[in-house]
Amino acid sequence: MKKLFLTIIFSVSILVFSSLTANALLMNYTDLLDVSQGTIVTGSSGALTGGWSSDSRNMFGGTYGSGPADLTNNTIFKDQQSAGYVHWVEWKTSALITLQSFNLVAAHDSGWDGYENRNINFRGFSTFRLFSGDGIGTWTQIFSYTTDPDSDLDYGGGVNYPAQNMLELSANITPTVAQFFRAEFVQYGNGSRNYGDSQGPRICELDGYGPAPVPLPATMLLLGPGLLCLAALKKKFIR
Ligand SMILES: [Ca+2]
Ligand SMILES: [Ca+2]
Ligand SMILES: [Ca+2]
Repeated sequence: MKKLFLTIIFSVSILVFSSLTANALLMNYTDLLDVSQGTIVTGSSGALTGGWSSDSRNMFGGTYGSGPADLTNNTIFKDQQSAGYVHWVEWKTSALITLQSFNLVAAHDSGWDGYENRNINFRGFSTFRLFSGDGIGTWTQIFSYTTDPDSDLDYGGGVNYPAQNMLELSANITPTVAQFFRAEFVQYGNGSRNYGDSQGPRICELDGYGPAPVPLPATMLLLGPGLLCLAALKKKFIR
């Protein structure tokens, strides 16, 4: 019995330490918020239409575009808005989840367009806000981030998407249990004098993570001693 007790204590401590594992930063297509997990978009301020792969659902996986892991499978919010306009999307997960961290990947336009260099003023945003909801209209802000703190008109890139026009924002949050969520993206600029239609922020993916699962090898290692223990106990009781 003492052996069984020790095995249980050991298993619990492994579980606790495993939950501290850091989350991934690459765009993910099986995370808690992904459409493949049953997430549905319940509303948005509108996406760019007309031959683009823009769809509010595209920031939650590759189902509505050409497939996973491509930067063209984006949400591009609607155009013809002014700097400071709040673009938003709301979604519902298939069940209550515990959100513990998220990963946001976005890209503003870049390069010479034949007239001027494109920067965060083109499809960039200045502020990202994340909310959880109760499903009946109350939203609680759980995260806020201001882009371009160095004011060089670039997102600056990240570990996995290093191009200067990319934003890769990964953060831990206070664990939040909810089924309803809302994201807001405040439009950075007014775009170009020549191309005034290029302002809606481009979001590639928004991933959400809960407590990390126990790595499989560790689980298998624990299973062995646990079963042996049970076998020994059974033997004892049968005798
Ligand atoms: Ca995803
Ligand atoms: Ca996507
Ligand atoms: Ca910057």
